[in-house]
Parts: sequence; C-alpha cells; structure tokens
Amino acid sequence: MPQIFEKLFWRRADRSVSPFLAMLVAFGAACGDDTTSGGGGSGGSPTGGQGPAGGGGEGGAGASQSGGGGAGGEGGAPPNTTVNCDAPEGSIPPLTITSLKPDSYYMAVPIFGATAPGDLDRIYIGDLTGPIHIFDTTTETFGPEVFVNIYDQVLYGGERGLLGLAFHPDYQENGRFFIHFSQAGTGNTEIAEFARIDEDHGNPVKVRTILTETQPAENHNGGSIEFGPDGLLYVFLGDGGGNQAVAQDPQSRLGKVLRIDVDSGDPFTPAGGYPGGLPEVWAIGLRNPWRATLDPCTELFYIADVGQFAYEEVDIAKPSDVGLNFGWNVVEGDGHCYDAQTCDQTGMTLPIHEYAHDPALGGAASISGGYVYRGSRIPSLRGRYFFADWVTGQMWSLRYEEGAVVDVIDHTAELGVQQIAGFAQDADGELYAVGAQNLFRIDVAE
Ligand SMILES: [Ca+2]
Repeated sequence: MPQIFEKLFWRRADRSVSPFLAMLVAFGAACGDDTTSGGGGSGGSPTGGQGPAGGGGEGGAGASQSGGGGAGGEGGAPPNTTVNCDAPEGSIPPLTITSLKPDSYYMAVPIFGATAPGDLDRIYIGDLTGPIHIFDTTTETFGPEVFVNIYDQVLYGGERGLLGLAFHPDYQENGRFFIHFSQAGTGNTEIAEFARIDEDHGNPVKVRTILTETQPAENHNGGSIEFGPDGLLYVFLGDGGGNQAVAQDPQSRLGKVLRIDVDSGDPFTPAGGYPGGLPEVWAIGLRNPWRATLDPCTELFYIADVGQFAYEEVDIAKPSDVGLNFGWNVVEGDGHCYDAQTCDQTGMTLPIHEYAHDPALGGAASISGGYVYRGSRIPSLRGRYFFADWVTGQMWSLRYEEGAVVDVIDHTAELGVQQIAGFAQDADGELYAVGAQNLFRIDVAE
C-alpha cells in the first residue's frame, strides 16, 4: 500500500538522506538566494488550516468568541477551536522561546504549522520537502509517524516544495484536506485535494487536482492556503519571479489572492470578484505572500508579503473586501515607488506595517508572517500579531485596532531565532514558531 511504502521510505530517508537535506538547508541559508526573494532555503510558515471561527459550528460551539472554548460542546459536536478572544489582560512578562523537538525526531525543512477544525490537540507541521508531521500539544510529542508524505509529488529546493496546507471546515466529518506544492518535474504550482485514511494518516495519493499554474521562475511562489469564515478557500500566490508587473494584471493568477469554492464545481467554483479579473481573482498586487493567516476572532486575514530590495510588509483584509490592490509592483511597502514612472497609487491598499531592510544586518530580509495570539497562557499577548524575519532572526509583534497599528514590540532579544520560516497556532490559540529544523513555543520566561 502506498501509505506503508511512504512510511517506510520516510523512516529510511530519515537516516540516509537527512544529512544531504540538512546540507541543502544550510546551503540555502548561506547563499540566502537573492535578497529579493523569499529568503533562500526556507522562508515559510504556518498556513494554519486553522478552522476559521468554528467553521460550520453552530452556536457556541465554534467559537472563539467566548473563549470558554470547550464550553460550546454541550451535547453537540466538539468545538472546532478553543481560541480565547477575550481582551488582553495585564502587562507582558519576560518571554522565552522553548525548543520542542527532541533529537530523536527529524524534520528536514519545517516551515509552518496548521490545525484541523475539531482536532484540538494537534499541530500539523508542513515540511518543504514533502512530509506533514504531527505534534501533539498535550503530550508535547512528535509522530510517531508522519501524517502524510508527498515527497514524490513535490519539487523541493530554494523556495519550492510543500508550501501550504488547509483542512476543510468539516474535516472531522469528511476528512478532506488540501495541499499547495511545487509539482515534481515542472516546479509549477499545484493545489490538490487529499483524503484522510484514519486519524493519524492522510493518503498521499491525491483525490484530485484543484488547480495548477505555470511558474516562470523558481521563486516567489507564495505559500499559504486558508479557509475563510465563509467556507471558501483563499490561495495566496506570488508574482512568480518573472515579470513582476504581472501582479497588477487581474487576468493572471500570479501575485494574487484567489478565492474558490471547493464544495461545488469541477474542480471548483470561482468566487473571486476582482473587477475585470479572472473569476477566481479576489485581490491583486502581491509580490510573495509566503505566509498569510486568519485571525479567528476578528476574521481578518494578516498577509505577510515578502519585499524586494527595501521593505517587508504586513497587509490586512477581511473576506468582504473584494477587489483590493496591495500595490506591488508599482509600490513596495508603504507606498515607496518601485516603478517610479508609473507610481500612481490610486485605489491601492497599503500595508498596516512595514519594516526597512537594515544595512547593518546585511540588507537582506524576508518576512515570515505569523498569527494573532489568541491563547490563555499569556493573557497580555492576546490580540498581538507575531511575525519574524527569516534572514535576520528578528521577531516582533503588533496590535492592530480600529484600523491602525497601535504598538509594535521588538521581541528579538527574547525570542529571536535564525531561520524562522513561519509560525503555528494550536487550537487553544497558543503560538509557536517553525523553522531551523525545529518547532518552538512562545512561553513566559521562568
Ligand atoms: Ca504592497
């Protein structure tokens, strides 16, 4: 059976191939790729299949809003998530970052974590090379086996590989999940649907291809795929690394957010709505939205768009915002003209936050977007969006309220780690950083 083969292969690969993979990772880091792209070998992060605010969960169940979380369960199905949407409390204590991976468990290039709606004790960690690992947040253990491994369908290297994962809002009932990856052989973009075999295993043989897109270059493929609170799948694609101006062309899928309905149509029903665009185009003007996530409490998407030579940025959008233009490649970051001859910013939606590349840090940078903290262990962090820089090892958080960023905290001294590709958020809303062949949790310093 394919599943058994896959398990055997991975275990074997674990021993024999891992030094080679590790070398590739190290190579990617050292070369840093071009500073313009998504940070060499790994950039990346948690796509959070994150059950949007309880998905279909009726009544209290789904949600988030009360924080009481589990509460909703009376009699009905368990809640899809137990995040805590309460207001922050108290002042922020000294923080630390805790390494969770034992030496005995191997991950080649982990880049993000996702959760499955209704699965309250697990983070599914996406690895650029093809496997999806399981971390149990209750026992704090990995494995013992990978959930699924599609290494033989993936072209891995640089910014290519397994890039995104999203579990269907009704995953507990239907076992459907979706993976975004670079196709073996071509490196082209593919979004495919897969099916659960049992609680611990997905079938590596795909059910069907949802969409494919030709990639002109090896970089700027984007990454995250996320279900919105509307049950639609949002697909975040980069400009492809070729002609960057394509990000402004609504007739191309590159440099876009696509929105599709995977519950109807064959293979999907477009639900984009961008004026004059392909029917699946929902927003335009992105360079490389490597990680984008949904805050289940405010139902806002936080889109971290990797910049070119000078600025990294965080963009915001809510599902009802049809037709946004995030500016690339006319502008980079917060309105800095990139193509000065045509720097008309009319109608553009500029980022809520940017940071400049720091010459003192070598000038290279690549933002790794995270999540809004919605946990209970550190109440003072609630509502803060965390993000990091893959190249420089910096980490920050910010609070976005009533249309503006109210404060930004530089956590680098406490939480900074080199090569954080992305983040993860468990069902309780707690936050983890993913990268450097490890999984880290953000904790209160003892
Ligand atoms: Ca922009």
